[in-house]
Amino acid sequence: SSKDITKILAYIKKHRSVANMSYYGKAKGKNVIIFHLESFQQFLINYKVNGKEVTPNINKFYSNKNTISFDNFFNQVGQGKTSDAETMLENSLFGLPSGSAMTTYGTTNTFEALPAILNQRGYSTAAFHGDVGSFWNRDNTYKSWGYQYFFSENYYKVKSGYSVGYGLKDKIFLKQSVKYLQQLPQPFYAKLITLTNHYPYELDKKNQTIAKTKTGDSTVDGYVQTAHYLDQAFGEFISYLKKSGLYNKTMIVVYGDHYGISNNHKKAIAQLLGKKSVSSYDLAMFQKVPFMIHMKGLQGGINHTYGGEIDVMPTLMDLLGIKNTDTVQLGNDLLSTKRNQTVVFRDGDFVSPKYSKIGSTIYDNNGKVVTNKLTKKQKASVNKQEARADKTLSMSDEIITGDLLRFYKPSWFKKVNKSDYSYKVSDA
Ligand code: GP9
Ligand code: MN
Repeated sequence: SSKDITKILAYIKKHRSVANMSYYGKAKGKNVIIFHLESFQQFLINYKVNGKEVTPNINKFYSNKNTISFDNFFNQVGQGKTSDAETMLENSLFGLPSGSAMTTYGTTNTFEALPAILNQRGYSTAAFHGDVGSFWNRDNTYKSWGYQYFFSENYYKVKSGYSVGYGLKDKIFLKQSVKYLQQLPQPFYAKLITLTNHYPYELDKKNQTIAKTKTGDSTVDGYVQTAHYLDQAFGEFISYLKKSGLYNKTMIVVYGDHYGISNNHKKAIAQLLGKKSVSSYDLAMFQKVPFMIHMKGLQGGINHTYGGEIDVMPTLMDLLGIKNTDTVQLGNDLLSTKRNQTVVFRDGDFVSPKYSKIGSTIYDNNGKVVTNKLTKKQKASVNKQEARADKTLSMSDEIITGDLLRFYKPSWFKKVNKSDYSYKVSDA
């Protein structure tokens, strides 16, 4: 009911972090590109196979002087995988405990998503993806989120050899996306979702240009090859942006959606990381994914704050100079100097700079088990983090399953009208 959202709003208000004024509004009026790196984990950054960098282009972008790169940024997805990542990034709400929020609620629920907010401020908004539009119910959900355009597989020229796995190969997808991107009235907000670096990491011979790893685990060893291909596609895309002049007028946000190598492959993971074995703590750290923000003139560097996908929307809104002091968001601005750094996973576990809880075990930041070694005070603070994790997840579930946003919107936000949007090719 509307009472429930009032309570949630009060909680959010109390815990909201204050924007960092040295970044606030720095990207005002700039184009925004969200570049989704499929199944891309942080460990790939600067990773080498036989002395060769797996992702040289992304590495260069990572350490560019105008890129803010986060090295303690975690994926927080559940069963909804990519769709959970999208839900968090553009709504600052979690996916569901099981299933996918986009599939179950994307068509019917009220949302106050980032594309809608920007569309109402004069941005054109578009999503690009080389799979069928109905996957994860994107073709309906994106309307609820305020996407004017959704360029899915139908918009692309497809012929034999163009696709692998779920859809178009990244290089072909990105090359063909440019012509649509260039037609978008500026400023635009565009999201490009790549695909080739997806389990089972298949790739045609011609594009296998780096050696596989040699863990002996056949589901793992192809991962660096498709990651390398994705990196080349990323490099090509950055060149298109430079050539078109868009590069200097755009805030480019790059992120990995979730793990590529699941926890079922402990032995292979240990080998990839050069360890004898991996603990539950190591596996939690293995959930790090890249998050980078690049813009001409931006003071870049490696930022060590602990955060995750839930924090992206508030971060971007502050950079874009959009008031978000009265929005329903469960994350907080990663650039804020005073922020809670408890990163909540969908199963209620959490990691943070001092202590992490995985299952019923507490670890310190060296990965040592300290469950029974905490002082009273330390124990109390861990309990507080635990309560915060549970509260955040239950509020998110309440909002989504109760469709609570229909009872509340900031005064400056106009309710989205889904029938404003159509994604049929014939309407293009
Ligand atoms: C499908 C793609 C993959 O279109 O986004 O989704 P995932 O399996 O990673 O959730
Ligand atoms: Mn995915």
